[in-house]
Amino acid sequence: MSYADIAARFAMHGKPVDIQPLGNGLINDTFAVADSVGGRYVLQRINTAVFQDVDALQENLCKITGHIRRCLKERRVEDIDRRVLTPVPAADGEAYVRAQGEVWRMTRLIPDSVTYEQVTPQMAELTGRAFADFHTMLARPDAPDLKETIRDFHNVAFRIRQLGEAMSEDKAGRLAGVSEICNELLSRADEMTLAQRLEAEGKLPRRIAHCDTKLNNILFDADGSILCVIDLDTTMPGFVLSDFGDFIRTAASTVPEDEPDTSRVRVDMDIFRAFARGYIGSATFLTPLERELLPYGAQMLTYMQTVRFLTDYINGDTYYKIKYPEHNLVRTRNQLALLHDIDGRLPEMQEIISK
Ligand code: GN1
Ligand code: MG
Repeated sequence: MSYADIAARFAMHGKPVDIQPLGNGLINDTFAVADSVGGRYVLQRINTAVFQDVDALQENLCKITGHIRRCLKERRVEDIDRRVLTPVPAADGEAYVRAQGEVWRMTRLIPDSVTYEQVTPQMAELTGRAFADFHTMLARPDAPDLKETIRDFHNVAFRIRQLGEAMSEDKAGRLAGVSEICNELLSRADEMTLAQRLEAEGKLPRRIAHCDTKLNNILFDADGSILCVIDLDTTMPGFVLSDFGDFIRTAASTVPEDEPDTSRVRVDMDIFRAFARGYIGSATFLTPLERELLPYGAQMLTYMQTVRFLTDYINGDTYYKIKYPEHNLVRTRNQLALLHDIDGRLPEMQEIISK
């Protein structure tokens, strides 16, 4: 079955006439589809090894986008179709298409929208506001209940256990080469599972978090303003620290997460400052503790991503897409270097947050 055959099984207005790869996600495969009457769509092949419950995934997507749509209507926002994703059902009414053992789903493509891989302080501030607004809408009492699309997704303790399992199995015979990094990461396990402990003590609330707050999950308009937050697959109950931290990890780093030259990896404090200003200025729901822990969130997420890349490397690259054999190790070293830099800048970050 061709991509066009798959696309044709969705409720598009015309027939698919052009299909091109889109974006650079590490999990799903994404395509832009144009139809014969000028309609444009995003077609995605879901990685079902990662998202095992596709019904929950699509149910969450419909609930989240439906809720945001209602919020925007209340605010009398005019171009709502450009400010929230619109799922496109299959022609038979189902939320997705199953074909030859693969699962596909579609949303409308928002015309003239752009994503970026590199951020400016101005974009970071706007993005901070956009994620705060996203959190605010999903924290309303009438917000939908969402399922965990990946169980324990941002649970650091769980990620450390997975690393431990990978180490004891050493399936790919790679452990000997990385035992030093393993030891360093394991020695910080207590420090990095603080959020789970605070939650258990009733001190840290679980809210709805996006759990993949990369810059390229924000759609910008041609004039530089923000249209909407995309990639909602991991939006689920979690900590706002996760979302704050993941943006710093990805966007405030001076290089991409797979830059091999670790001497170039640093956190750009201008981006940190701008994002913090935008986020805290709009996230009026934050408790004092949540606010105080935002810099810790940057450490926690960078630590967790280091653990996840390393675990995948030890397991023989079964989770993340890789472009060359040592890709996951390069990512691990990069993230570890970023963590070290964040460690050193923690007091400065805390001072910025407290102002
Ligand atoms: C994955 O596919 P992408 O780039 O949207 C991953 C994130 C990681 C990220 C690493 C479901 O996101 O958690 O932070 O790669 N998504 C999943 O860059 O595991
Ligand atoms: Mg993504």
